[in-house]
Amino acid sequence: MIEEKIEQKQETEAQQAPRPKTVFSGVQPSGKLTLGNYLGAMGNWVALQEENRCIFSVVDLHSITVRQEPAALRRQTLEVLAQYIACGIDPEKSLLFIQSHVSAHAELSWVLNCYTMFGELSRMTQFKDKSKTHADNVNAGLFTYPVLMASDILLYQTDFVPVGQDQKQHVEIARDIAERFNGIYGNVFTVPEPRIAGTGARIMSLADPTKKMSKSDKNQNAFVLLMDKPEDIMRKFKRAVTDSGSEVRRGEGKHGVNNLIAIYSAAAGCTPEAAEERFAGKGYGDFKKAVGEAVVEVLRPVREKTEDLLNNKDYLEKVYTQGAENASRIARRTLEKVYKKVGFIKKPF
Ligand code: AQP
Repeated sequence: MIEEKIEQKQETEAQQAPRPKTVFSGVQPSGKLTLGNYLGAMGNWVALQEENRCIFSVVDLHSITVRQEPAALRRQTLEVLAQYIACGIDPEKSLLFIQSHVSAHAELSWVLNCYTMFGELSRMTQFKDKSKTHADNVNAGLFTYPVLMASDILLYQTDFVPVGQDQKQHVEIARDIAERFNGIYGNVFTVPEPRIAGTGARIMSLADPTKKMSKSDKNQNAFVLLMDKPEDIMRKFKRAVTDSGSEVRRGEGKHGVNNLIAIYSAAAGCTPEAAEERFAGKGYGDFKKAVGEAVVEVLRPVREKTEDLLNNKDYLEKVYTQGAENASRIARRTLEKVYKKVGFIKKPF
């Protein structure tokens, strides 16, 4: 049904005014998902489903840019799919699929590699950061990661890409690639725009709040996982780094407190100003306890629903099978158009 709607959009685009927007996003199954993934990405996708055509992928092809243990990758891929649904993404409303099931992603990626400059990829912050953290495996996939991400987005004629702040640069390069290709061949791709989350746009590590909270951090106290038990969440917030002051108020250089206020306001659904007012005159101890409690309450239903879904593998298989079929059909249309534009002979089968 979703696929039909999207196909209809492509065919009758010109007549539909105003047309619903297409939204695409994804998360790598490169580990267990964190509170950063939730507040910066998935948690914000749910509301988008009502008025847009949403397509969400578990982007497993991206995850092998860093070495993964095969059995763990399979487990994590299913877990991320289950977490999408547990967060409130409804497979009846949104298209959910696993990236490696739709071969058009890898195929378009090759073509777009030939329309992306070495210089522009060299400027990508994530490449520079990951080259340092994985110095023993600076592979070509790590370098061309943004091209695969551009392919993910452009295959579905995406209007908006809801992501955390860290991915903004990659959406911008997808725009540059689309504009370059359209400049040569005409209007092939919709030029996408990033949609950056509000207060949850950049959640920092609890152990070193100058660094992004990342699922691949070696320090277990740096992140909160969606599947963490309440007592673990409380312990991690209790240990969270603050600063030498005592006032619960944001300020220049107060990375730890700024981060905890951002987390609290996103989890409790209030503004950072309201959070500061609520904790006026209270110490860091009380505040950190309240942040932990707010996060426990937000994550509790997600964890419980994920556990249920992981006990129902047949259902998850049905969701990703249907998703792969629908996504493949849509993606193939864009890929065929691209192949024709660049001069490949039409496939005989
Ligand atoms: N700390 C964060 N704050 C806000 N948003 C975040 N996102 C990730 N971390 C934060 C958003 O989550 C989405 C999926 O990201 P991803 O897992 O595909 O890749 P990533 O950004 O590289 O996330 P990690 O956790 O840092 O993964 P690893 O450790 O494997 O590299 C994106 O929208 C991202 O913005």
